[in-house]
Amino acid sequence: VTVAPGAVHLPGRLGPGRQRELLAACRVWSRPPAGLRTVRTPGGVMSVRQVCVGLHWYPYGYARTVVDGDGAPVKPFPAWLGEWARRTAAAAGYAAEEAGEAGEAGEAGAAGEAGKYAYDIGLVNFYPPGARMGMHRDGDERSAAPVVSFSLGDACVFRFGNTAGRSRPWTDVELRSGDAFVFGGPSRLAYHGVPRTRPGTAPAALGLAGRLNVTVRVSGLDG
Ligand code: MD5
Ligand code: FE
Repeated sequence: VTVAPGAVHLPGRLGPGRQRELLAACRVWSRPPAGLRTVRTPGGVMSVRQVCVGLHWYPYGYARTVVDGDGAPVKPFPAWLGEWARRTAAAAGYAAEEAGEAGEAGEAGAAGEAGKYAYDIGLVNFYPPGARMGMHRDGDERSAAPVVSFSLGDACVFRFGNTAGRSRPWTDVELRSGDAFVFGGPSRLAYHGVPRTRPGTAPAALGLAGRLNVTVRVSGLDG
């Protein structure tokens, strides 16, 4: 389902087995060292808790260690997660073979994987009941590759805005456990946020109280 040019919602992309796999990985990543942490931005404390693999996001960019937490090296980015992201991007119409021509010449090729998006960041957001994420855009990556998002647990209202600012027009989309969303092309730098989750709507079999979102990204930084 194309929500806006370049923004593609793929409901039910992950079946129950894949959801359990991804949740199990998130639980391992969430353990210290370099585990789940509270993010402090210049605007205050985020209600969402976060953990990264591959590279650590903090409000001033990406780092290899948890510079605003326990200082530990970030856990490695698993190859399987890059495969999931590439296949999902392809299902949304972003053919991996075009990566080298999509305005980031050399980066995918330099990784020895010519014609593939070189996904190297997994950013996990955990939303306890009541958590939200304000309207923002993600501009710390140095790559035009699409961002791939996977949702687990409670459903949420995802607000997809515009590139001009935090206000209307926007489109609200319900994201449920197992859904994927791909942000590429003209939607890559759009403002977006999560105004609310829907506590208690997670599939019972998953065993997750709250919502998890995993975004898979290409940093465009040297390996
Ligand atoms: C979430 N996460 O549900 C959302 C889903 C974040 C974040 O916003 O920054 O961790 S990912 C939405 C997203 C990511 C990158 C680009 C765009 C949307 N976009 O251009 O709209 O926790
Ligand atoms: Fe974002």
